[in-house]
Amino acid sequence: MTAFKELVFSGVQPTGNLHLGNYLGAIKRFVDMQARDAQCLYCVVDMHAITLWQDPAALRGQIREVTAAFLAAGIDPKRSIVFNQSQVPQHAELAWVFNCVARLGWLNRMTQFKDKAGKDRENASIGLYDYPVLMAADILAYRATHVPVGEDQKQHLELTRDIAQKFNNDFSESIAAHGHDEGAGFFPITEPLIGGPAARVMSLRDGTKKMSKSDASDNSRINLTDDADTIAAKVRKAKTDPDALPSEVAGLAGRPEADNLVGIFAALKDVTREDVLRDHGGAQFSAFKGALVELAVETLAPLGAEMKRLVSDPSEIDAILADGAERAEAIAAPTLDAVKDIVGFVRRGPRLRAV
Ligand code: AQP
Repeated sequence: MTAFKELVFSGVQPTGNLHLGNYLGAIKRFVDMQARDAQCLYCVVDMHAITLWQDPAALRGQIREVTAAFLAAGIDPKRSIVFNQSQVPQHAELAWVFNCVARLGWLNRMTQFKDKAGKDRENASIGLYDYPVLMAADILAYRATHVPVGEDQKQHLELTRDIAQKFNNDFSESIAAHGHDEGAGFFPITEPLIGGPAARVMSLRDGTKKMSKSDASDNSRINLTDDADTIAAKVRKAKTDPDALPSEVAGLAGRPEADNLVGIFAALKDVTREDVLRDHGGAQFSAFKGALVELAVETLAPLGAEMKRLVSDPSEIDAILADGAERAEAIAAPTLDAVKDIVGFVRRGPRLRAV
């Protein structure tokens, strides 16, 4: 049992090309989390986005587009807190403290940095290397207990847990002395919520590669703003193997493309892979793809249309982000005040009056 009240936090980078993997692995699950009796915070992580160069004008549009995707998918900005990271300064402040808690050896093991930096490691930004520390700060500024993410974020969530644990240990006496020990340290050991049939949606062109925003082939992903015809064309062109669908999940082993399409179908329909194979086992891909097109268009076409409507009025989105930032800061500011006390900083007191 933890002493922490349940609080859900997650984020999406405004790096363009929001796709079906982002929707099924993250955004759709954010919507479902609203049914829990917990405060949910959903953040457009623009400070993470600039770890790789972004065109400034495009970035502003992409921040509004991710916000629109949240709203169009069903996140209620009154019930949940929807905001962009750079409007809440506590994320950066806490990241600095965590830079002094996290160990170099921990970051050296992060596979996402290795993948994104590629061979030209010396030329990668320091921000890209430090990305997981900022992510820990995003989560722990709110002392979040649960984080719904796709499987690719598992290692970063483990680092968040390590940082929380080390902070709690390194400062245990000070935490107690300042009256912040709630029976389980100052920071919770956050639970990652990873799972379901779409925890890792794969490329439509190669079932061994993650569906990704940065894939050069637009046919590798279904973008959330694709219209019905484009969705249908991409599904029909998706790579498959020559065999019919198996009747049991075990039959998907060694068939990454088949496994991926069945997983996507299951996630869109809120059922399991077993359920899908019970209904479609033995079907040829041509028939199964027809059913998948129908399901994907039914879900995604209205979502894309609503996103386009919302981004056409940036003032409404900006007002939602401003309101969200204010409410987020009201939670994060007391956390940072406590952190400053715990690590031994002198906080700003009342100013001396000029005489
Ligand atoms: N293919 C995926 N399947 C399931 N979940 C996914 N997510 C991303 N791709 C998939 C989840 O979406 C959330 C937001 O991701 P992000 O925007 O923060 O960054 P990302 O993981 O870098 O997205 P991409 O598409 O993979 O971008 P690039 O091409 O830059 O690598 C997260 O919860 C993530 O797990």
